[in-house]
Amino acid sequence: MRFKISCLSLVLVFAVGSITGKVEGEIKQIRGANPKDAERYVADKDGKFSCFDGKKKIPIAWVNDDYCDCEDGSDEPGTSAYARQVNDGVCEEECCDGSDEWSGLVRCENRCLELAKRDVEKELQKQETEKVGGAVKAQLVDKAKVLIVEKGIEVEKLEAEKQEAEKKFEENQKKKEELEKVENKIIEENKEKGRVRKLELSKRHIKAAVKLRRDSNEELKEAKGRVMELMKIMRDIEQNRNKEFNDEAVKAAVDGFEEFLRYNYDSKKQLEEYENQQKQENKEDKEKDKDKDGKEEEGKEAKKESNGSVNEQGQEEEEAGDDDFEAVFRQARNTQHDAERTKANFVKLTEILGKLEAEYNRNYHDLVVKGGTGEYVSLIEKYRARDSKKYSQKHTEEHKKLEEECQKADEEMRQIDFEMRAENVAGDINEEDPVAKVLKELEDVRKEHSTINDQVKRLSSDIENLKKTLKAELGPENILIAVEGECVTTNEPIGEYNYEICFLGSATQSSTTSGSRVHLGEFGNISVPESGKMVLKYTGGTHCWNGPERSLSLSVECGVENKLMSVTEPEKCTYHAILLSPIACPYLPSQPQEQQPQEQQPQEQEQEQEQENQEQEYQEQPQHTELPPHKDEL
Ligand code: MAN
Repeated sequence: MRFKISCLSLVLVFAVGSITGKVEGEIKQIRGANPKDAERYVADKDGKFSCFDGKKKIPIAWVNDDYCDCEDGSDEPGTSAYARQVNDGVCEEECCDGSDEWSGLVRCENRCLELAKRDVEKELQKQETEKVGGAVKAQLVDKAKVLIVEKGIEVEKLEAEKQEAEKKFEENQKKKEELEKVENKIIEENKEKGRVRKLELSKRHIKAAVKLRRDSNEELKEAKGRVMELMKIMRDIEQNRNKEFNDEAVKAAVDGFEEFLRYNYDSKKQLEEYENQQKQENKEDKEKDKDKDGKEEEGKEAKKESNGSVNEQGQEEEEAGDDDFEAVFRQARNTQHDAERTKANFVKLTEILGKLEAEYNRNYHDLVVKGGTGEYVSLIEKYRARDSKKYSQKHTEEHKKLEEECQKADEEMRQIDFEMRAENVAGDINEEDPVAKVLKELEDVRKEHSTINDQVKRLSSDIENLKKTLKAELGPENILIAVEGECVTTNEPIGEYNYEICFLGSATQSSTTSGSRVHLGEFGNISVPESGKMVLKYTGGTHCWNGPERSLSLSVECGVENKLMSVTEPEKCTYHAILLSPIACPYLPSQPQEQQPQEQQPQEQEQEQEQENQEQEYQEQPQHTELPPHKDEL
């Protein structure tokens, strides 16, 4: 159905006058149509005009008949049928001849010439860009042609090198395995030698180690005994002192003792075990008292004590029978270490008891404190006497010698262990020795092995990369291969982010605040629809929280050089960028202007002529239209 919208004409920017259209052989003026569209207002063989959007055909006579027939308005370039803002006091740029304001409310200048000039300049600018960019593109296309061939040759060359390297690798592998068998034998023999040497050392020094261990055991036993005796005194004071006496020294000693037990779990355990044992014995003694007399018991007690020490001694002798120097020396050292710790505990207890003995208040006559400190003083005297007897100069020197002997033997054993390790076997062997020669050869073969291995890996990765490039979508004339690896970046941050997009590579977003980089995708494909712009798609970027994998589509328009114009994020994690680049310029295979730089090119001459014609046409137009054109006038 045809319809009419009653209003004045809003002429397109290009609608700067009348052009002629043909109706069945007649020349017809097409008012308001852009000169560049003249060809489109020619009737077809059926006398029909095709709407610009291609959706409909109408008789050519319906053009400019003040009725709207086409959805896109192309059938009414010179009438009011599609106009909207008329006589509103605003000169619409679209209606450059001012015919939208015919009521006289305002007087609109005829700006058609000015706008057309601007348009022509734009067009010329575009043509200039396409010319310069096209020349760059032509070079890129040449480069791409060369690269395609070169890369193909390179793949073949690298594949041949790889084959060669793999052959060498196999030969090397064989040799290495043979030599390793020999090496294993040498190592085994060497180990055996080492074992024999260690056995000899062990035999020679085992006595010293056993003696050292016995000394350490005795020292530990003595130290433990002394700690126990002092702990018993302190326990008695702790539990049985008269708590009504407010003696600061006693309180401090008890606090100190309790803290000592808190931090010395072993001593605390030892004391508690002793106390439990005591309780048990008291219970048994009471039961036995019922049927035996005291005398008999005393004898038993003595026997029990002596048996205890015999047993401990016996156990030690049994251990001393061990002929493994290393194990015995290790035990000796561990025991020595325990003895040192126990002696330190003894010193702590002497500090507590020594202070108590010096400072407790004698006026309170607390017999427990008095007895305990007295016992402490006599014990200390006893220990001193025993130490001066036992740790004579001679004994100390002997002990030192024992320690030195064991230490030296132990170091020798460590050295043998070191030499027994596979990687150190060669160091022990004379260079003239045939064994040394084998090991040296193996060392070289091993070095070669890792070099060839690296070479094969490098070649494989180079081949893979080249093949990947050659298999990628490279666009018309394989243009992308010419810019492979080149990247474009935003000059200034867009919001919080900077962007980098690489041809045949990846797209990234980096935050200016946190510095973190997010992968927006890897180049996947290029599409160049006939009418549309070149579009490069980057996909498979970092997954977006609660969203898709990030991806970017890069629209490329012709430009004399690469320039990233914008990056937007129309949907969460889906980015769109616009790039100006020579790669999207029209491809001009031959560049005659380069060959004849002095002469004006026919293309340029045509452009100038076209501009002149247009200017003339605009000047012929009326400067102002008072009334809208009537349907009959057309
Ligand atoms: C980051 C950026 C943004 C994106 C959000 C989605 O902040 O990659 O572009 O919109 O993550 O969470």
